[in-house]
Amino acid sequence: MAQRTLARYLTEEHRNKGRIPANLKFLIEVVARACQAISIAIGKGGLGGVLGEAGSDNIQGEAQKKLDVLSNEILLEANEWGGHLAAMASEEMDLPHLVPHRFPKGEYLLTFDPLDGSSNIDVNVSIGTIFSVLKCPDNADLSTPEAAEQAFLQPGTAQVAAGYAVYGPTTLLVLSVGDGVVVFTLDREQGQFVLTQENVQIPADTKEFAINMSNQRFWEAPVQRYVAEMVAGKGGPLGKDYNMRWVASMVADVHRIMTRGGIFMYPMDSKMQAQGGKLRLMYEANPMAFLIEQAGGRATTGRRRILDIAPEKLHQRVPVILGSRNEVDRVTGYHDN
Ligand code: AHM
Ligand code: MG
Repeated sequence: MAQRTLARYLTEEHRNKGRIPANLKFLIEVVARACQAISIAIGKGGLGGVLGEAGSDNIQGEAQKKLDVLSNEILLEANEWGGHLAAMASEEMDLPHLVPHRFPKGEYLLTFDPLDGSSNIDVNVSIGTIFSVLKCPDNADLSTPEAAEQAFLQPGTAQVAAGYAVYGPTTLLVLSVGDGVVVFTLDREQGQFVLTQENVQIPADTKEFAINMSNQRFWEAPVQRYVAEMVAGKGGPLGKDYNMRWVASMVADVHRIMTRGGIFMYPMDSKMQAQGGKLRLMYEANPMAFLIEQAGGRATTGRRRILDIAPEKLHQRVPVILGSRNEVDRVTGYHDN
């Protein structure tokens, strides 16, 4: 049987969507090609001179790594000329990037975290790219980057596609066009993403949790209670022993949950109260929440469904609790009490 490449998959009829519009198909293929280029750059490591600091800060005041900057440029350059996009926004850029006048404009908006898990770049641990696709509203003002921000402020439920690439021992592309979750593996010799898993389903229950325990003293009471109950194990109120994993690359932690279930938490904590949380809504929480729900899991802030949040600003941060349905429901329920 012929290999089901990404292009072939995108051309097929989809369960709920029928045919994917040609421009969306093209957009996803271009993003995938950019991820391939990022994967190649990462693979060169020290030989390609891509490790270490870039010597600059991003809008969030975080020191940029060379690979943060390079990955952002790769995604911008790949996507700006094809006529499928109206604008792009990224973790690494203060304002949206408008499609230059010399290129045709399209109907979609793309947001991305070009290189997620930056603290893991220099230590050779899995990192990734996260992206989200929205329709550009018909009446959007794209006259300036400042004005264009408004067009992006749509809830996660409006996403038409979302995905991530994880650059681990294998490079994978995990994608949803609102019709379940599929996984492609990069065939490095062929230079193609090939479908290796369909209909990804996250088990409803789990014995594995992911949280940065060093923040424990800053968490709110519901998360304190939940983690204490898990750590109490078999003899505690949850009646089972749990295991803990924390890669500190959201893509890798989410991918583990996609593969065998689990719960991931970057909850609200007292030192991040003012900024709203750690992870960014538009290009981290929303695309991951979309994928997790498409795989039968849940994603909340502890208080509400992430996909229902009406964004107020491009770089908005939110608390994130996602993964196996019953565990996310449990800790979300603790917030109600
Ligand atoms: P980044 O996009 O700058 O890499 O930051 C986001 C990352 C997530 O991938 C990960 O879940 C989290 O930050 C790890 O945070 P911490 O270092 O506090 O454990
Ligand atoms: Mg990130």
